[in-house]
Amino acid sequence: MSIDNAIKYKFNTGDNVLYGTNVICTSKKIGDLKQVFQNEEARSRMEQESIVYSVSLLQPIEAGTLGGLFIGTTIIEQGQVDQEYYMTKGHFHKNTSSSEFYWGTKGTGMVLMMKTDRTYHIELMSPGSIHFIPPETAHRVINTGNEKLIFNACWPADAGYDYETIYNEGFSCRIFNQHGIPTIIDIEK
Ligand code: PAN
Ligand code: ZN
Repeated sequence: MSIDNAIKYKFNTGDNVLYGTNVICTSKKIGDLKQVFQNEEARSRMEQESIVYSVSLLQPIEAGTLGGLFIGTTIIEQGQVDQEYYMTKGHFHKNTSSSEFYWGTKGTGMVLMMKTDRTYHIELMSPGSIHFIPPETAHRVINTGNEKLIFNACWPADAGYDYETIYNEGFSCRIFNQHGIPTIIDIEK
């Protein structure tokens, strides 16, 4: 019997961001988010190097492994493209039977979940809130608060990503800041 004293991975006390050996950090800048926001012209005029969100990802097992799990922290900066709040690109999982957990740790926002028939529902995210994303459901998080939004996610290692469907068809609603109030606007396909 042996005890492994070293903590391999942990959530940073304070900001709750995942860190440790093999944690991969990536970020999405304004310049990476073409066609994501409604006002593409406004996005193209913004500082292209400006970070919209960052992900710290731990893949303790090879992608595609049946029964494996991944975990990651996402930090969405506070900001807007025109009146639309900063948000993640959003995706379906390639393996459509995969589900996922999101849980909020800092800031406030919305989790948008959309079925393949384009019906959607929204859950409010705040520190401690837990969100179950069922199979066959596209998911995106929108930072509607007045600070960074930080949340964690845990999902199957064989889930994969389908970004293409959302890139081509978008979600069926968008969230705008209208006079300081987060407002949900339905979008025709
Ligand atoms: C999350 C997301 C993360 C970034 O880890 O990948 O929040 O959002 P996009 O992937 O939509 O850019 C997750 O849902 N993993 O499955
Ligand atoms: Zn996902």
